[in-house]
Amino acid sequence: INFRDVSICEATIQMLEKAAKDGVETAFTRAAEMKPCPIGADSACCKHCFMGPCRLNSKDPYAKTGICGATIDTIAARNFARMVASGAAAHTDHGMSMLDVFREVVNGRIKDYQIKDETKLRNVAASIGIEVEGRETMDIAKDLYEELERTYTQVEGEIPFAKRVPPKTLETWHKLGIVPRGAMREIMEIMHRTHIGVDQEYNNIVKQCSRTALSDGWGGSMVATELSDILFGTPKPIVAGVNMGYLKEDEVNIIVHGHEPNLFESMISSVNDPANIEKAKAAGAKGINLLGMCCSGAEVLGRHGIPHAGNFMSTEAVIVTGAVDAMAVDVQCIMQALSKLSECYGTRFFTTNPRAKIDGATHIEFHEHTPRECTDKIVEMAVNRFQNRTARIEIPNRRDLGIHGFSHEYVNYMLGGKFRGSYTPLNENIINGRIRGVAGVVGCTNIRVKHDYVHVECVKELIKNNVLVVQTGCSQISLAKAGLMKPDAAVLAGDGLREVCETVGMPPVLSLGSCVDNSRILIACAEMVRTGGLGDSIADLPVAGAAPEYMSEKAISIGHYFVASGVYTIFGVTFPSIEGTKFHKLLFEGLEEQGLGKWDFAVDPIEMAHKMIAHIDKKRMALGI
Ligand code: BF8
Ligand code: SF4
Repeated sequence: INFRDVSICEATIQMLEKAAKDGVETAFTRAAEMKPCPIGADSACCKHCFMGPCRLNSKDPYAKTGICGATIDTIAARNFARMVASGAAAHTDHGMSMLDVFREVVNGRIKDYQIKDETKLRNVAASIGIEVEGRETMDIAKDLYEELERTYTQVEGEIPFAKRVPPKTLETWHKLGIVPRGAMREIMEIMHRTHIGVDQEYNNIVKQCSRTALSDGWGGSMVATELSDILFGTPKPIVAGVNMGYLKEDEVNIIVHGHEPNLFESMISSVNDPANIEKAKAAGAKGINLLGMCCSGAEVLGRHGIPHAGNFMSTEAVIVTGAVDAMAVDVQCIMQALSKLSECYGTRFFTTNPRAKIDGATHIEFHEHTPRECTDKIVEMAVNRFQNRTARIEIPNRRDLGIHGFSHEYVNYMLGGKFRGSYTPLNENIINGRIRGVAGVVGCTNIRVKHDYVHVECVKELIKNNVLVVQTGCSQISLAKAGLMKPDAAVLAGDGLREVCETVGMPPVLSLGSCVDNSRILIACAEMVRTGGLGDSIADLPVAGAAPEYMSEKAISIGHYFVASGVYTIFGVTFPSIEGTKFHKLLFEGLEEQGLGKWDFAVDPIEMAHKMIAHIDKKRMALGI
């Protein structure tokens, strides 16, 4: 393989070349051997029972049905629903872990974490109708806990954050019967309905997809974001570094990879403990160097300015440097291959969450009541590996500084100024046309397309056309490496956007955090509606979303909650439905007719950007701006 054909990340390319020389395989080499099944890629097969699996003909999808008679629309809708269920479950379970920590903090049973951002606590509580005036923080926190628990366990009624949804959008949800009750109920129901012989009408299945996805976006994901901010601090813009050059040959390098910030917060405390630093120095290291990866990394990049080693498709390449002394992982997007690869390069590889053990990894369980026991042990093992390094170390000389840590609260402050924090200036700049619209470009990187390339080209095209871009997850790491998160990247923007960026001193691409932090984009949309001048519902806004290189089921859940919230959402790579089928038409046209957003698909980044721009222009036209 010519690795220049599969990635534009110089550090990753360098490491893939090293891996080839070292004779170790990576996802990039395995992908060349593994041809995706075309029937599966079109979502035209069903294995929901043991009379099958049944495969339909994607070229002629209505020519036959499954053995039970299931049509292509039923099969594709059921497959899609299961993806939404899995993705929503991942985000909501992550949120549940944050809720567990919050409960224990509120009850005074955890000493290692505290309520760090009382203002945010009060704001979140007030936003869902909890009385805050003149009350003690801890009393409010107790009420907030009780309320947020309903996001999960409630059997009847509406999830608490439904109160944050613009009234007109909520009205549409009421009409369609898709306001989520509790996430557990929605996910259970979707699994029931997609069992053989239950829901076999694609419209009805998609309704439950919407309800479940919304219980993720305005539920589990939003709980994860809000509680992380309350417990660990709301991000504020901070200069921070991205790329493998932040590994240090003369220090003990520790990487935290996964999704839940509690592990990372405890690791930060461990590596800053003078006793641990002493141990590292006694072993001959200059110090301890902590980096993040994937979404764990994206969260602390913005929250604390901890450097980020790489996004999903770079995770193996980072190990190939040989410089990683220990990698601690928790949940989600952790390639099993990292275990064997770590063995090849002498990296100590640790799983920490009872939900996610990996063959070959050492499991040191993380308990929120005694978090340091886990992270101190990992530091100790990392120091030990530093002392016994045998692998040849090669660290790519790539470091990219940018500004990270924009929250919707900060967007408010930044554009509105200290004393009149509001979205009015953003709306005004959209109305006067300096900013054409806002695009969320988010999501994974995927071996099936050129790594980082689709993200970077799509975003460049958007800002060139005066579309302000907000980002989360692995996508924001792609753009950070491309240098777009610096204020001087404003020169790449169209005249209008450039003027706004230069006046405010902000980059044209804003980094918002991890994938659960897509909920920040939902709240920003709600604020834009509330502020006025841009219509009554989220579906009226000149905004669009994209996941150009998505690979996970979580991305499908995110995409669908944006669509159900009213946002035009375009995905790249492949789309799990067949053009021309009724199910496909429902996602790509029908939902919009119901007052929601719509799905779209394009592989080419420039085409993707222009489809988003066309949608933004359509909304501007409807608004008469
Ligand atoms: O939740 S962007 S590859 S790391 S799924 Fe995974 Fe995709 Fe990265 Fe985080 Ni999100
Ligand atoms: Fe085939 Fe129907 Fe069973 Fe699916 S549920 S595997 S379509 S028989």
